[in-house]
Amino acid sequence: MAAMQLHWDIFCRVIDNYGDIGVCWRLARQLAAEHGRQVRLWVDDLASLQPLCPAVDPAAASQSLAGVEVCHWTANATVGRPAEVIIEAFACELPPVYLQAMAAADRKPCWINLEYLTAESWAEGCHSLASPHPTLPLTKYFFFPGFSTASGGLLRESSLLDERDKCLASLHGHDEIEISLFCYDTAPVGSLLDALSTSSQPVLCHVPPGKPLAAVEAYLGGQGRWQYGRALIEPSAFRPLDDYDRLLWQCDVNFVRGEDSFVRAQWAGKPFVWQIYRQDDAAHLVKLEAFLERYCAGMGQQLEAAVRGMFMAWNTGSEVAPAWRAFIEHRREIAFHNRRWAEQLAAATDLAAALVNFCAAKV
Ligand code: TRH
Repeated sequence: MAAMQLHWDIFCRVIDNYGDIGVCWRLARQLAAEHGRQVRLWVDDLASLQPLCPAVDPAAASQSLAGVEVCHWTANATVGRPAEVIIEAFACELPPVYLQAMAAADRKPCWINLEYLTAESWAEGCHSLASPHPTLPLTKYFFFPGFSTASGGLLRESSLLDERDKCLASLHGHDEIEISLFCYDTAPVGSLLDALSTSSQPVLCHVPPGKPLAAVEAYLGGQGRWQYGRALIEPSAFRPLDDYDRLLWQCDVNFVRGEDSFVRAQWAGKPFVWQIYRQDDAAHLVKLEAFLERYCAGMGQQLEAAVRGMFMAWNTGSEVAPAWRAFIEHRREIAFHNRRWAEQLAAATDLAAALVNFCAAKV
C-alpha cells in the first residue's frame, strides 16, 4: 500500500475580498480535522483571514490554528522542505526556490492547481488534466471544483448537513422575512431596499460591513440601523466562518456572492440569490447561465422564471422590484427545490476527500 501523504502545503495569494482565503482556510481545516493531514497554509495577507478566523494574529510569522500551521507567505519567508502534496490555489505561482526543491526531491510531490469554481462543462473536461513543467521534472494537475461527479466536487465538511439540521430544528418560527445581504456594491441594492420597504410581511435584513453596508449607506444615508417602511435594515458584524453558516441556515433568503458564500448558501438549502464576481467581456454571465442551467433543471416553468428573473435582475439590472416579488412569492417552492438540490450535491464526494483520493492515486 502507498504511504499516506501526510504533509500538505497550501499556497494562497489574496487577490481581493475574502473568497481566496475563505476557500483555502476551509480546505486546510478540513484536511487536518477529517483526514489527519499535517497542513501548512501559506498566506500572503493574514489580515484578510482575521475576519473569518478572529483567533489569527496577523503579525505572526507562523501560528497553529484549528490544527493547521498558518504561515505568513512573505517574499523572504523560508518555506523549507517541500510537502508531499502541494496545492497552488488559483494559479498563485509557487516560490521559485520551493519549485526547485520540489524538482530535486527523490519522490516527486503531487502538485495541484486548485481552480475557481465554475459550472461550465469545459471545466469537467479539464479536471484532473496533467501539465508537465516545461523545464523541471514535475507535473502539475488541474483540479476543478464543480457540481457534478466529473468535477472535483464542492467543499463540504462531513458533519455540515447534520449540524444544519440540528440548528434548523432548534429555531423558533418568526413573523418577519429574515434576509442576509452579502453582495458587491454593483448590485441594485437601492432598488431591492425599495422593494423590501413595501413588503406585505415585515422584513429583517442583516447587512455585513464592507461593500454591502457601503451600498446600503449610500442609498439610505447615515449609519443605520434603518427602519425603511416595512423593512428593518440592520448592520451586522462580519461573522467568523462557522457563525456565518448559522446565519445562512437561519435566514429565509440569503444574498451571496463570489464562490465560497455561494456554495455555503447551497448547503443551507434556503432560497438564495447569487451575485457572481464580475469579469471582463461579461464572461461571468456565461458562468451564471451555466450554473442556472444545472440548478434550475427539474423546476416547473413558473418557478424557473421566478428564480432566473431574480438572478438576472440582481446581476444585470437596475430594477429588481418585480423580480423580487415573484421570487418571494415562490420562496416555499424554492426552499423545497433547494433542499433537494443540496441532497443531490451531497451525494458526490466532497472536494477535500476528492483531493485526498486523487493525490493518493498519483503516488
Ligand atoms: O469575498 P468574495 O467576493 O470572494 C471572492 C474573491 O473576490 C475572489 O478573488 C474571486 O475570484 C471570487 O470571489 C469569485 O466572496 P466569497 O467567495 O463568498 O467569499 C467570502 C468569504 O467570507 C466566504 O468564505 C464566507 C466568508 N464570510 C464570513 O466568514 N462571515 C461573514 O459574515 C461573511 C459575510 C462572509
